[in-house]
Amino acid sequence: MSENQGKTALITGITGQDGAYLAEFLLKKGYIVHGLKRRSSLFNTDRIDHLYQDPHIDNRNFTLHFGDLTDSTNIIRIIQETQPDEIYNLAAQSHVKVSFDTPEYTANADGIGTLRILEAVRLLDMGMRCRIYQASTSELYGLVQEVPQSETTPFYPRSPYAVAKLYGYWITVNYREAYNIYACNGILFNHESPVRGETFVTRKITRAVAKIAMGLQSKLYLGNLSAQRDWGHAKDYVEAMWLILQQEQPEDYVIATGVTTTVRDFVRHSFAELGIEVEFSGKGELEKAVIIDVDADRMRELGLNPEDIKFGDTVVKVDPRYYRPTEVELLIGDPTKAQTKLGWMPKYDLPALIKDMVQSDLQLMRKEEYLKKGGFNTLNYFE
Ligand code: NDP
Ligand code: GDR
Repeated sequence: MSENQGKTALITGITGQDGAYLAEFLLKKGYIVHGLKRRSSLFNTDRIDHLYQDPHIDNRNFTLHFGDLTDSTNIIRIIQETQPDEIYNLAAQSHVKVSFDTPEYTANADGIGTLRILEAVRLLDMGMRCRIYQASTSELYGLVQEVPQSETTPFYPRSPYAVAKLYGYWITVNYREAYNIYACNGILFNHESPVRGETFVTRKITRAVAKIAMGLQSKLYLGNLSAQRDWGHAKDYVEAMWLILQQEQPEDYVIATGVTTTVRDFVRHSFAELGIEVEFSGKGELEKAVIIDVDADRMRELGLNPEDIKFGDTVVKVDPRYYRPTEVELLIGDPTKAQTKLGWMPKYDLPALIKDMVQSDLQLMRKEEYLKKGGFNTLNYFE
């Protein structure tokens, strides 16, 4: 029997990308998993439906609770009821651009929400037996101070999201030092997957690339193509979250691959995965990408029709509406501490990540196409 058998974890943000992968990971380790889920007018559990258990069966090890990080009373109640050994605070308004539109809500959920979790654990006197993971972010580094960014690099947040997360970071450190609570920050660099939210740039690209290759969409509009990100796979990163909470001493860790790539190159590699070569030209708002070559054999091998693709077609254009008032231009993480102290090593590199996402979106678009042919409405929202 695993030493984790019967341990209880509470995951906030369980319906999100990381929450879904983490829930699956912990269940495999023998944990009893509780998740905090927001009420929504439509079902929002797509990513965890495969884990769902009928509430009428005995000995369930997966339970969802309605709640919200902006409501301290429900947080206190759920923590009291579930008595978790580990809390993973992943819930957040996690979109950087949206945080400029909803700064106050973002501060409330992402900043004060973290305080509400810590304060609940303190008030319930659970500090010594409940470990807390806080989902901190490479966005804290913001305006470049040094590269690669490590646990000692100074922070300079560049969005309401990052400022809210800065509060979350420091209140976690403060509760650890003031009340001896086992609480840690994972400073995670961007991590993606086939279930990444559709409005983050990687998923926006892989969905559009699949559609363009199938002849279902003509263009993809993006913002800053020169931004550089250290992209990893969410599957690898949830393992790091767990490892962080298994250490004797509570500490903060950078989780990253150490490799950075431009948005432009992510686009290029994504098209290449389907046998399509694109070339960028022009500058700023006039930059665009054009199809310059097609590997017809590769396309056919994937069940695609090379006739759907036309040489010289412009497939990517810049739309300034996706620019941010203040941008984070360059992120590249130094994961040395995580590698040496946690023994953490990512299994996916960028090509493997892109392959996983593009192939998955190709399957998804085939399903959409099938539904469309059957006369059903399909999702057509790309923001
Ligand atoms: P997602 O946006 O995919 O998921 C966010 C989750 O938080 C969803 O379950 C969402 O619920 C929930 N949520 C949002 N607001 C509230 C609220 N007020 N109360 C309760 N739940 C709420 O994010 P990721 O899975 O990608 O990220 C997980 C965490 O890690 C976030 O805190 C994010 O900021 C942070 N992070 C992410 C990185 C990444 O690259 N993915 C990198 C570094 C940090 P619903 O489904 O209903 O919207
Ligand atoms: P980010 O992720 O802001 O790094 O935050 P996102 O994928 O949104 O942007 C990455 C970079 O791509 C540029 N970009 C675009 N971004 C989006 N979303 N849409 C576009 O059309 C577009 N064009 C260019 C952006 O300007 C940016 O530079 C993510 C989130 O998961 C956070 O919650 C997390 O904390 C950080 O990663 C680490």
